[in-house]
Amino acid sequence: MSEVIDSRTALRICPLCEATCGLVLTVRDGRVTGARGDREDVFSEGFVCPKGAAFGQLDADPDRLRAPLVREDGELREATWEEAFAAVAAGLAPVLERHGGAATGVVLGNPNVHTMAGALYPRLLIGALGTGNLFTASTLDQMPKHVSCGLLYGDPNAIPVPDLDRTDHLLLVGANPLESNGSLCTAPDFPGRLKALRRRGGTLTVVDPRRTRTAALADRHVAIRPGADALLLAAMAHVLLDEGLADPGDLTAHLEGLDELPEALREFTPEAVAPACDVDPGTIRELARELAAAPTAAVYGRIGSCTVPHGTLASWLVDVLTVLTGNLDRPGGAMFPLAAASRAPRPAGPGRGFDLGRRRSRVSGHPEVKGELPMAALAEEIDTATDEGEPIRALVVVAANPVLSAPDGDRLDRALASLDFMVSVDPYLNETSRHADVVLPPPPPAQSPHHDFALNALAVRNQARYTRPAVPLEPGRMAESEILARLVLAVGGKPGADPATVDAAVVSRTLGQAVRDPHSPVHGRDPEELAAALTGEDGVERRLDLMLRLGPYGDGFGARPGGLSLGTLLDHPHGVDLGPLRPRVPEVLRTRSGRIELLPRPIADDLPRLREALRRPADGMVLVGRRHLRANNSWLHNLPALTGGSNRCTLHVHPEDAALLGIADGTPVRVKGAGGEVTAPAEITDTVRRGVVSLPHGWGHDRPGTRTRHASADPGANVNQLLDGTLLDPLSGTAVLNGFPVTLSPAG
Ligand SMILES: Nc1nc2c(c(=O)[nH]1)N[C@H]1C(S)=C(S)[C@@H](COP(=O)(O)OP(=O)(O)OC[C@H]3O[C@@H](n4cnc5c(=O)[nH]c(N)nc54)[C@H](O)[C@@H]3O)O[C@H]1N2
Ligand SMILES: Nc1nc2c(c(=O)[nH]1)N[C@H]1C(S)=C(S)[C@@H](COP(=O)(O)OP(=O)(O)OC[C@H]3O[C@@H](n4cnc5c(=O)[nH]c(N)nc54)[C@H](O)[C@@H]3O)O[C@H]1N2
Ligand code: SF4
Ligand SMILES: [Mo]
Repeated sequence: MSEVIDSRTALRICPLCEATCGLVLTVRDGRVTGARGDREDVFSEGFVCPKGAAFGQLDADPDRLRAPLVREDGELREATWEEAFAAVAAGLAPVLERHGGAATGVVLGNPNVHTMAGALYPRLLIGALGTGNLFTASTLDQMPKHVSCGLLYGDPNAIPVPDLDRTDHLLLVGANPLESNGSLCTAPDFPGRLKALRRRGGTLTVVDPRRTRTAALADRHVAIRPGADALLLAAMAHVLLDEGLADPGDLTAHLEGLDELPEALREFTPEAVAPACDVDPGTIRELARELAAAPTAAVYGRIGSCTVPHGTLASWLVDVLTVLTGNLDRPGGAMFPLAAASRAPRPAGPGRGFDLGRRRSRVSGHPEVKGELPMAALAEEIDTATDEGEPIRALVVVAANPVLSAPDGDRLDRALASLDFMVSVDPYLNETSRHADVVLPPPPPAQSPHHDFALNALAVRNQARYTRPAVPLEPGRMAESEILARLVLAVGGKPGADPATVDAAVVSRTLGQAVRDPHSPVHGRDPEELAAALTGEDGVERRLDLMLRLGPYGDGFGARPGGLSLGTLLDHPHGVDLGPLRPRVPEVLRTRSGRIELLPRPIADDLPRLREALRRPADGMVLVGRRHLRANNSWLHNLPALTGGSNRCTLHVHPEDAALLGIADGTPVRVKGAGGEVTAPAEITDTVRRGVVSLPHGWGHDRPGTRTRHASADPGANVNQLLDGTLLDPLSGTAVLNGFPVTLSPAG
């Protein structure tokens, strides 16, 4: 028997979904052997789900890459870090020399919001490459919300979240937090918070074409036809305005465009939208009246309201309803969080506003949004030549698997294979990273520090937590922050330079700006003296210290004694509670008018498209997705502990549709869409409404050259192969991943 040399616990914030639960890891001999919820965590108070509990298996997955891979004579072989970064510099140089940054691109995936490195370095990387070709998971996800908030409030990152713990009435549209644990609404134990809402006498309404676990918990489930939410929400707003129920209250003084809303929404009566939504007009009126009557209420829309043809309009209407019922920015309504490491509030007043389409994508002319181009256009930006400029010849991919997560993986697969050079920062050799010439694997999460830069700005309670690596880096491992810093240097042709210089440059630039800013607590001070005062063991910690100290609760480098710094978080390993959300209007507004612009021009210009949808016949089979509690997009299928049981890639079909189509339970069904066809076993269930089938995403692990053995043994089908990448929400460039037409037939 081996002797136990080290047995202890360590804290780690879970990086596996947006709930950010605090975990207590059991560490033996430098390995994580167990994980439970941290009861003392100021925010999650002991909650853990099966994914968090499997942290040890995730960390120890034998298929995780242990060393960089470099392609040589067509084959990927293990290499040293020096060789790998030299290969990056050598691979990028000819592309940059010949075509410049415009022939390069950056792809950022979802886990970047779950790593500190993903928050701190991508912008530097894009700057170093000098490219405008940025593609992120946002355009497969929440970009419609960024756009609607950008237009309404002037800041695409000012996203109001439902004040879950205080609301009396919650309308959930296209979200299933009992499986997803919430998104754009960071709330550990979302399920418990919903149950608490009902216990205190509040009501929960769920709009979803499937009777999800969340819908089953609700007071009312509205099984809408997919893609019709913008119509439903528009009709609800219409009812509020028409019946004199609209009363923004204190907010009125901060509104622009309220008077124009009734005319803009005139046609969207409950009767007019009912056929497209398949929701009867009486129900629509009740939904609106309930919202107006509730003492406080919040409307919350997620994936099912975003990744649809009218995603931005639906996202906008979610907030319009909140505003019209006086629920924006008040306790119990929808409120703007204020994260500890965010910019400190500035005096209210006109801002720079939010612009869309400052440039266009080269091939299809999609408007730029937030500096990004649609992920659905990535393949064509690589494989299609135009007179407008160079196709992308070199790609840097960080924590993304677009071959499975974006439309038409087969085309993207071919496009990636045709690149001159590609580098992936990814722990796995998977469907996307297998195309890379250099793969740079980050360490397992227990070896990484954690702070939620992005998700704290979406949290239902203001709080801050930081966890240092639970176990030291194994020999041969490199922190992801160092990987990305070295990548920045390699792009600049200096693969051997000191990565600390990258962080030092950011610190120096940030402090240089802060001391010149009259609103900053450090205005007029000496930036070098401030830099010397920073604490932290490495560049990441010093940058966190800097952001905390300059942030809304910070110590301002002595200007606000007792304020936050890295030291405070280290002294409070279970986190620092910063209280419930507080009203932030008008300070949060950055529109040119300095007010909430209720009917911004791009939205008004998109309304005719919604009016057309009133007249489109609603028939034919459409497909929606679904998430499973024990999965996470494409990359947790490799863990035996998290697969099997109900977590399978089956096609949910309503019994009546199955009977009509001659489909038997468990038999293979061929599903055809505009981009191709896939086959999946039928699971006959009345949890989907008629006319709708459901297939989860992130499956399709059957491509050669990957190294995810467990996932490949039960590969499932890639639902996104049914899409050809042409269906987008035009305002946000977000791919339509829900409610698209398919045809079904029994296979074999
Ligand atoms: N049909 C359909 N498609 C969808 C969706 C849907 O609902 N339906 N959902 C969409 C949504 S919401 C999203 S966010 C996207 C996600 O799209 P992606 O971000 O492309 O997909 P993920 O599966 O999250 O891939 C994450 C990648 O990061 C790697 N990774 C994991 N941990 C780390 C880490 O610590 N560091 C680094 N560098 N890499 C890491 C994984 O190995 C994996 O390769 O998918 C979208 N696609
Ligand atoms: N367990 C688990 N948790 C996750 C993830 C995961 O893969 N697994 N992924 C994470 C990510 S990246 C994200 S973005 C979040 C997403 O978080 P959620 O948005 O809560 O996740 P989904 O389960 O996709 O819920 C979307 C719901 O919308 C419904 N829907 C589909 N089309 C329509 C429509 O047209 N109208 C309406 N009203 N509803 C519709 C679907 O049936 C589904 O139930 O989850 C995160 N958390
Ligand atoms: S709910 Fe999310 S953050 Fe919490 S343990 Fe589960 S996966 Fe981790
Ligand atoms: Mo997502």
